[in-house]
Amino acid sequence: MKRTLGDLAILGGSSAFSEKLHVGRPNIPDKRVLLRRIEDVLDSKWLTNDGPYLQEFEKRIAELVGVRNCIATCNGTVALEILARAAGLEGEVILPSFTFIATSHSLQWLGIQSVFCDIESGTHNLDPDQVEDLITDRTTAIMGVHLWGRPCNIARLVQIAQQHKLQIFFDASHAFGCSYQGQMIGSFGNAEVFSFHATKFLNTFEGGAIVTNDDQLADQVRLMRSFGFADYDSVVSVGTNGKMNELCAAMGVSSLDEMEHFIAANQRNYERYREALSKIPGLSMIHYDEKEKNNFQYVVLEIEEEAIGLSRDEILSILWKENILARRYFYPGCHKMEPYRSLFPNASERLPITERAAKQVLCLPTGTAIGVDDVTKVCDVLKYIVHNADEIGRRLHLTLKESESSF
Ligand code: T4K
Repeated sequence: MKRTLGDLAILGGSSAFSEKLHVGRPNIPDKRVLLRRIEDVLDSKWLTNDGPYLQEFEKRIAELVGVRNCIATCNGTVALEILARAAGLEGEVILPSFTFIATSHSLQWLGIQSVFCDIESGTHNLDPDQVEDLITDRTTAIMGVHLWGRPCNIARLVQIAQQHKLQIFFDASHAFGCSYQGQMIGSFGNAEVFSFHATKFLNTFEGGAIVTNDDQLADQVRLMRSFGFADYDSVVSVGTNGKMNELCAAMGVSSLDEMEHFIAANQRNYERYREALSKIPGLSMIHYDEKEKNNFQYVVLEIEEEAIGLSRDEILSILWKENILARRYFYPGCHKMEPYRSLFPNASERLPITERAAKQVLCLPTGTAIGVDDVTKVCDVLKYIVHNADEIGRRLHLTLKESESSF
């Protein structure tokens, strides 16, 4: 059936989807297997504190990534905080502003100053040239973020860190299961951090992990994750409670069993989106390097307002009315959120690519909850919006004016 302007929900029609389509609907492993494991936990009466599921989860992650140490935590944010503390970070740390706020907050929480660096437009990852320019005698580390699961320019960043005698860490919250030059993410720098939050392609309800080949750092992280306890009565360090409990670890182990299936669903959706949206002027989709391992968990569009005639935010509003709950991660950039906005009011000046990405990025629904037919329908709606942008824009502005004048 041919769609007309009046069919758009924002112009009075009914929504393309009767139920909301989310970005980040959790991937759920086989419920019977998970419930059996939960029963195990309850029967064993070992609910947390280095239980058997936690040990299995950590062992499997370390093997998969190819590192000697994996320390699982209650979430990715606490993992970042513990890591920064265990590594003795202080002064300034260079990181991107175009990331989830937790990357920066985990440092600020410890009184470490975030120095926001711009990203490269093609990759949305740290621009190594600017990193070099931002190093001062207060800099203690570089914190790269493998945004959308696509690796930073690790070789260059590691070289810069070595040259300036800095530590280097990666927030790999998006990049579990991905590789860089054939080597698994998680094995680079001094240490890397994963998030296993419900919205990540592999989840433990809430959870995170620190992975590293530095045994001394790993020992310190392990101590700090559990109040600094070295033994029953012996506290040898300051610490916090960053432990992952057994229910989360059981979810993690069950999810690892099905990891390939989750990735396959993401890849199928990604390829369908790519095929359907590849030739639309003004819309470009970020690509994953086919030579590497990818988890394909984010489908990310960049919307060029000048080419389309509608802004990313106008398109977002139209999609939401259709029950397509696309997201504008990581708008507006950490530097425009508190406390950083007040602390660094001039940060925008050196972050033009960040600001452009924050205006253009739109993430679309994917994961095992989204079928190929859903993807096709989302693409049809998007194509209709782009092809009729001028007329939709006129009608939207008219509707807006009418509603303003009725007040
Ligand atoms: N570093 C980076 C680069 C990160 O991206 C993150 C987290 C971290 C560090 C910190 O890691 P954690 O401490 O979170 O482990 C999400 C997540 O809360 C957050 O983990 C994630 N990054 C960030 C990118 O996205 P939202 O704003 O998407 O959450 P929310 O509640 O809007 O959920 C998204 C959609 O998913 C909703 O429309 C509904 C659906 N949903 C959500 C949950 C939680 C469900 O269907 N079921 C659920 O249980 O933040």
